[in-house]
Amino acid sequence: MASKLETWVDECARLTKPDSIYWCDGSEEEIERLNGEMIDAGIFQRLNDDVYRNCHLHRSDPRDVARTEHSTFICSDKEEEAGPTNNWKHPDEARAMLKPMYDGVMKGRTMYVVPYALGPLDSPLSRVGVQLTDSPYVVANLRIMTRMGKAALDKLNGSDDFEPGLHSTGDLNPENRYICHFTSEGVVWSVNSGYGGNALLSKKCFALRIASARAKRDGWMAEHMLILELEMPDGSLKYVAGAFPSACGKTNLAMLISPLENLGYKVRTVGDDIAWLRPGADGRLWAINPETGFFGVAPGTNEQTNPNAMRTLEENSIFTNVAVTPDGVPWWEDKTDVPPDNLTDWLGNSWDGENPAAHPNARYTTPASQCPSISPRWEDPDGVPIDVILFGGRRASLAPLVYESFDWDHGVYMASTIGSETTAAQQSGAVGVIRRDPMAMLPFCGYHMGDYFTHWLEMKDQLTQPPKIFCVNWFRKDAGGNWLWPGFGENLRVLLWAVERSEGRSGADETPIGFLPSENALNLDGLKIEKTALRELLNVNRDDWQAEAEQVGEFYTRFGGRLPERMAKQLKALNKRLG
Ligand code: OXD
Ligand code: MN
Repeated sequence: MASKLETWVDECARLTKPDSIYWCDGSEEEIERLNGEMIDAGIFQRLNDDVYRNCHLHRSDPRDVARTEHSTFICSDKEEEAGPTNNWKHPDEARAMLKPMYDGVMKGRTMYVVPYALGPLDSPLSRVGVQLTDSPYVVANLRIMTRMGKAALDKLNGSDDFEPGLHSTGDLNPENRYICHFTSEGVVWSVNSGYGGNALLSKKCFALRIASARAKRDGWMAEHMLILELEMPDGSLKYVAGAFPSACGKTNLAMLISPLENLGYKVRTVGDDIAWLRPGADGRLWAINPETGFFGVAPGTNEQTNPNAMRTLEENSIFTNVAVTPDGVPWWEDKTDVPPDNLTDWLGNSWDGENPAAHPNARYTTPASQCPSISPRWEDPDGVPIDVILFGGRRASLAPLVYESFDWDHGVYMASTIGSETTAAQQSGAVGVIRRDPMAMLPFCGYHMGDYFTHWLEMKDQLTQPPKIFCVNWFRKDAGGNWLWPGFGENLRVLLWAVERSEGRSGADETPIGFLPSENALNLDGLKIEKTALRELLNVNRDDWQAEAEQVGEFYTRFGGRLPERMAKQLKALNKRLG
């Protein structure tokens, strides 16, 4: 009898009608052949092999350069299961709408069958997915981002237990773009986009949306978190997981260079975007990075902001929508102070020197194994035990540099309120309005956010040694609009305080919003920062926090009866502490 995989591939082929079907094995020969075919077809341009060995440039359709949240749907049986923060369609309606779009869409094309594993192959947390796609660019990206090909198929070993994803770039028409998640079956259908976040179904679709719904059912967690390893001077290893909304420097934090290396503090990277976490037999929370690559934003990445990323992407990488020099060197805004001469911009035109040379969301896809700071434990099948969880947002005022929750419930409350303020440069509408992004999962939670909060609260019951939860804010400004905190590598000082607190060391002062570092508790060795700036960074203004609590109350009304009582209680307690 045919396996579920064979039957499904057959069904999708009958619908999409490709000229041929090709099963990817993930080998070197395979990718070399595909790269060659993409160069011939104009999908890839080979970059300068002397400086960027085995690297390729891809220019996407200019209408297809970012995730499209308005075309992303959770297709659960009932609308209330998707909740107020997701777009919803009934599964029957979604299928009826999408089937005609898929009908014959792969005529003249090859259908690639791409088996992949998320997580180390021998990890109890790892899972297999199989994506069908007509995009060789997607295949090349999946080969970097996941354990793709024969190894994943071997792991599956004929079983039915895999996540099926059907993807076609279609005609790339944004009007007909859909990314539909059938969460009860664990299936994704994506059509008319080739952009990573829409088309690499392993990433946001499976490792977050489908996985979060599965994790809720099975008692683990799929989170939008980096994982980093801290080596302390005594050689002990500490692990920090961190969730930040986009544009908060998550990849930079995951790869930060320790300014205190001379004192024996070292930082290594385990993951930069996604963490799967489960309670261990020891009552601690253990995390794996399900991915094997980084799909990072290129603009702003440079020798100062992230030297580790710069080293990682020098080989075997794909650059999407960056600019390029006449001799094939990729460039993006802020890569160097002065742009090189005679750039070709991301659209393939001679750069006018005014519009962005690279698209602001230009990306690199690069193997994690090449990262100079990668931890030797990044592929440990058991994962790493998390000591500290950070939640961060971008707040020009209000939120201090760091504060610690009183307990797990309070930490979950804090996490549910994070977000980023709109700035004048960013959007029309009021400046300083906050877009709340609970746990940085707003676009990625595959079910009702109120139930997600409940799941977070209930996870505590399985943990006898839960991580300590902290909020951080690298983005506070003074009255003149200047950053108060230098950020980047110096953020380590905040991580150290959090780790020390998790061990019951280091001083803290109790405030209505949580524990803040007491005077001299932050290690500022070798850092020049004014006392007044530090005071401002750690200031808690009661009036501002009362206004914040009021806004959180309004935000919470969105979740109706599904807001856990324990969260409402936290808000009440905060209001009481604020007086
Ligand atoms: C990403 C995102 O690309 O969060 O990682 O959008
Ligand atoms: Mn992300």
